[in-house]
Amino acid sequence: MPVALITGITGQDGSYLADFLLAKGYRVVGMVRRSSTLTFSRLAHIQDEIELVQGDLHDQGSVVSIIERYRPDEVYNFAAQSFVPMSWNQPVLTGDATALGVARLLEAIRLACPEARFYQSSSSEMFGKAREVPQSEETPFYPRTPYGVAKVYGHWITVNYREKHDMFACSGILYNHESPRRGLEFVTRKITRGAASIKLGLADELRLGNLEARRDWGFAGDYVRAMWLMLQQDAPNDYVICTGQTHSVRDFCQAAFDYLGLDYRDYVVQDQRFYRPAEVNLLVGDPQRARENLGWETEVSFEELVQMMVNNDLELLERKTASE
Ligand code: F7E
Repeated sequence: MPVALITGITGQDGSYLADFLLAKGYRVVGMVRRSSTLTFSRLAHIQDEIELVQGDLHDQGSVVSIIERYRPDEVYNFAAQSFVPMSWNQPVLTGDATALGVARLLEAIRLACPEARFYQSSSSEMFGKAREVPQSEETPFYPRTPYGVAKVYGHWITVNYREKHDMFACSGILYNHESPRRGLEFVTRKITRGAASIKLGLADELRLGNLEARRDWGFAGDYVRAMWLMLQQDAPNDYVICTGQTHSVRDFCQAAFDYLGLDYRDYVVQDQRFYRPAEVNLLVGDPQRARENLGWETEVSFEELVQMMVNNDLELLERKTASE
């Protein structure tokens, strides 16, 4: 039975990847930080099938002993401070976790189990003020936030360990990927939760920032498949993972409210509080390498994604109000 170690397993991608690897017959080990608040809701349905072990990317020793103990075949790194605006409030913490955390994990693998295959979650935020449209693996980076800067470090340290230490290390440059398990602070989930609340009479407006920002939004379940495929190849490489299509925040609002038979213009209020100091206006990727080398394609369309998320929020809110 192959062993996979997932850092950040309590997040959206960690939980989808755990589902995917369990179905493939892996032994799944998740590294979790001790926390005073419980954040295991995304893993409730598989809690008896996975193993959770306490460790922290801020603590090198804890990571080395986990790698020594489990000797994983594959390591997937999702641990990060991943909310972009927060990286302006806590740039040092973001750099410590999102940048140096990758180096600590790579060092632990090099020392304790160098044959393990490694996946790093890199981000389209590395392209920031994009040098070209669409972006590919060859597009130069121009990050515009402390988060993007930290991800650039994580990407390059992964490439350097591959080239210097001959490790099987891949960097997946992922564009925005969403799902019913997306955190409520990200714009897609904020919209689907807001629209469902309005539909059920639980709210009467939805306050958002810049409606003209455009993103390339895909389904997280499709994207974890690409990560696994990267680690099954003969040679490690870097891959842009995206749909190749963009929509604005406004388009997302329209699709979500339309689906509920509502006009978003009656409810969405633009609020300066949610604008960003340095906005990344247009990110759209070119997934050609992933298509050709990995045979990877998305299965869920933009409309299906929006509807899946709206349905889930309606159901959650209905259940919550019924139990109150
Ligand atoms: O913002 C605009 C906002 O927070 C998307 C992370 O997974 O993807 C994600 O980063 C856009 C931005 O995601 C609101 O200005 C408008 O232009 O959902 P988001 P993100 O910053 O693109 C990348 C690839 C990652 O790597 C990150 O970890 O939506 N926007 N109004 C808003 N955004 C938020 N959050 N809230 C608003 O009210």
